[in-house]
Amino acid sequence: MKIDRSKKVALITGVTGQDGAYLSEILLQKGYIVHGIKRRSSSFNTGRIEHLYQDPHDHDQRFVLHYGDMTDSTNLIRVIQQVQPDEIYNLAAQSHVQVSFETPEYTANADGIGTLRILEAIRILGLERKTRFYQASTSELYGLVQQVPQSETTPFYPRSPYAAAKLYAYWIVVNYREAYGLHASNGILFNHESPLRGETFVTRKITRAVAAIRHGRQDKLYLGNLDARRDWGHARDYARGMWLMLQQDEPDDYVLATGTTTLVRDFVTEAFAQADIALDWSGHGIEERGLCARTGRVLVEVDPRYFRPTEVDLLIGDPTKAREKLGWTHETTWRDLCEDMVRHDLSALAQEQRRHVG
Ligand code: NDP
Ligand code: GDR
Repeated sequence: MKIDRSKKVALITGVTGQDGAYLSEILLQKGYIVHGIKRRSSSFNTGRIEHLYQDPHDHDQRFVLHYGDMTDSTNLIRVIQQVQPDEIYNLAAQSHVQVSFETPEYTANADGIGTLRILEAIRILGLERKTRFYQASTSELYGLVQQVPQSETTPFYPRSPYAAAKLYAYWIVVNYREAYGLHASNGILFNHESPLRGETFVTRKITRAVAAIRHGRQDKLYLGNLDARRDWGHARDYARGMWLMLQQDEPDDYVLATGTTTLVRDFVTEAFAQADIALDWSGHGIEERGLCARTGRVLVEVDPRYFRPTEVDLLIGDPTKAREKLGWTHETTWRDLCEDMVRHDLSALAQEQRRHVG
C-alpha cells in the first residue's frame, strides 16, 4: 500500500464504533488520510462507516481499514509501523459498563493494557516526536460522587471493571507523557449519544423502543435504574473536541461535557413525548411504571436484571477548561439529541415496514 505523505495521517482504533464513525467523517472533511482498525467478526460490523468505504483499488484511497485487535501487540505494532500516523485516536474498547461486570478480565485487557500496547508501540517504533495520541477516557472514572460538577481536578473513584480498566489507561497516558515526552492527551468525555449509538446503551434502547411501541411492534420497555443522572451530549460535538485536543502545542487532559444533568426517567418521558405519547409515572422502586396518559396502558416497567452491582448515580461535567483552552463547546442540548434519535428510529422503522409491505 502506498501512503501519501503530503496529507496528515490519522489512525483510529474503534473506527467501527459510534465515535469512530463521527471522527472519521470530521478528519476526512479536514483532508486527512484516515486509517482505521476493525475487528474480524463473523457478521458485518462496518455499518456505521459504510458511507465512507473506498475501494482499495482506488489509487488515492483516503479511508483505509486494517484488521486488528487491542489484545494483539504484534498486530498493533505492525499497523502503526505501516501507517506512520501523525495522530492516533484510541477509541477501541469494550465500552459497556454492565457487560464489564460479566467480562472483567477481557475488559481490563482490551481497555487497560490495550492502551499500554499502543503507547509502547509508539516508543518501540521511535515515533515519540512524530505521533500525537488521544485516549478515550471517561466520566465513569469519577464513579462514586465526590463533588459536582466534575472537572479535571475531581478525584476518581471507579465503580466498575470498565472504569477500573479506564483508570489504568488514564494514568499510563499521563505517565508516558511525563516520562517520555509523548504528546498524549486524555479526553474525559461525559456520555455522548447519537442515532449511531449502540442499541444496548440506555438512550438508544429507549428511542428504539419508543419507535417500536409507536409502530405497534413492541408492547413494553423494560429498564433498570431510572434514578441515575447523566450529562448527555451529541457524539458529533465530542468527536470535534477530540481533534481539537491533538491540535494544541502542549498535551493535556480535558473534560468534555454539557454541564447539564438529566434523570434517565426524564429522558424516557421526553422520548415518548417526541413520538406524541404522554407518559404518567406511578409507583416506586421496582414497582414503578410508566403509563400511557391517554389509555392507561403500561409502557415502561422496571426489571432488576438491568441494575448494576455498583452504580454511578450522578454525572455532571464542568467543561470550563475545554471552553477556555480549546474554544470547545457543545452545540446540541439533550432534548435536541433525544429528538434527533427518536426521529431517526421512527423513520428507520417506517422504512423497514415499507420494505416488508413492498
Ligand atoms: P462503541 O462501543 O460504539 O465502539 C467501540 C469500538 O471499539 C468498536 O469499533 C469496537 O469494535 C471496538 N473494539 C472493542 N473491543 C475491541 C478490541 N478488543 N480490539 C479492537 N477494537 C475493539 O463505543 P463509543 O464509540 O461510544 O466510544 C468510543 C470510546 O470512547 C470507547 O473507548 C468508550 O469506552 C469511550 N467513551 C465513550 C463515551 C460515550 O458516551 N460514548 C464516553 C466516554 C468514553 P466492534 O464494532 O467490532 O464492536
Ligand atoms: P453508562 O451508559 O453506563 O453511563 O456508560 P448506559 O447508557 O449504559 O447507562 C446510563 C445509565 O442508565 C441506567 N440504565 C440502563 N442502562 C442500560 N444500558 N440499560 C438499561 O436498561 C438501563 N436502565 C437504566 C444505567 O444503570 C446507567 O446509570 C456510557 C458508556 O458509553 C461508557 O463507555 C462511557 O464511558 C460512559 O457512558 C461515559
